[in-house]
Amino acid sequence: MTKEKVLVIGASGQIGVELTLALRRIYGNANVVASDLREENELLKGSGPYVSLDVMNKEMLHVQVIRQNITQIYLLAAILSATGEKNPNLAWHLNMQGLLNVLDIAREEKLHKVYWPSSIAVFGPTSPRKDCPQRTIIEPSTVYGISKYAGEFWCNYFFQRYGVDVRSIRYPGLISYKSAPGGGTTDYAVEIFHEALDERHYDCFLKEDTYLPMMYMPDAIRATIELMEAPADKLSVRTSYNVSALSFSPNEIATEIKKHIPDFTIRYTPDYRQKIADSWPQSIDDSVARDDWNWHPEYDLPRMTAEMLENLE
Ligand code: NAD
Ligand code: AKB
Repeated sequence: MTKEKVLVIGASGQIGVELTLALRRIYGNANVVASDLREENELLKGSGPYVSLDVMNKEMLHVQVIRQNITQIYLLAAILSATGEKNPNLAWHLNMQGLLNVLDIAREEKLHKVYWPSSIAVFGPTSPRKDCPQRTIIEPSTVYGISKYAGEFWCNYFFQRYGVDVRSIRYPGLISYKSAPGGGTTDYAVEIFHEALDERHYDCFLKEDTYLPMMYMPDAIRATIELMEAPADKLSVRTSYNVSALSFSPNEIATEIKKHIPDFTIRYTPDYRQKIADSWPQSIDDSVARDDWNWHPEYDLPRMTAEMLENLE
């Protein structure tokens, strides 16, 4: 069996740090190359190789893939929903061209596997609000959602036409304590923990009753690895899989935090991100992922809240 050598692009980001560390535990430190446009994250330093890389520079990316004998790529570099609405052209350009560069190189170099995350942001105001199914009306209203939906079809196209084994998950909002989120609408659910501990108060940019699909990072990392390890013939979806774990509102997470920090207060001052949140479903039906590769989440809101506070403290 050929030895796997993995390249993580966007390794210094919220998911990248934890996914790189998890992949290093599986494949060995030396066999997982972390890369990013920005400097190496402190948590990765000393744990394995790091290269500075711009995914938009296809030639340099190709050189690295050949030079390092890469067999798998995890592409995490992207502009998320809130930042994307401030700079739609940049978001479209990075999210699309970055993916196409990776898919082209994967085809040319016959890489074993590619991972590329999509998002619940593919869904729009016309999608079902509750238990949004795998296949349904999908009319995204953010540039981020449009880029993710187009990306899903590129993944499917490269799989069907060229046999590139690219796999994908539509992550919900991810909550983590190791590295900070990078400009999304669900970022409030991370910020709230930091502010609760530091200030005993949080000014929330969403309304108190805004329910959104969410997931704690350990579940997201496990989902990613389980999907990537699943036998190819079990996968019926080659666009991107719905996965689900939690659905809560700012009011509900604040109430849960108050059980640990009784003097915590919250104020709601919704901004432009409210419109983005209102366009997304409140919860997701992930039965196809459960059937195909046996996905099931482990963390509920009380367990996640307790762990977040304990680790951040
Ligand atoms: P992030 O913003 O925290 O990290 C992205 C990383 O990519 C950053 O470290 C950034 O420096 C790097 N990057 C940006 N431009 C680059 C370039 N040109 N070349 C190389 N690196 C570049 O994002 P994240 O939250 O870790 O998200 C990773 C992926 O998961 C994205 O595709 C995102 O859309 C998707 N996703 C994230 C969430 C979430 O809640 N975090 C939810 C759904 C989907
Ligand atoms: C965002 O809010 O943009 C991300 C996502 C759900 O894709 N966290």
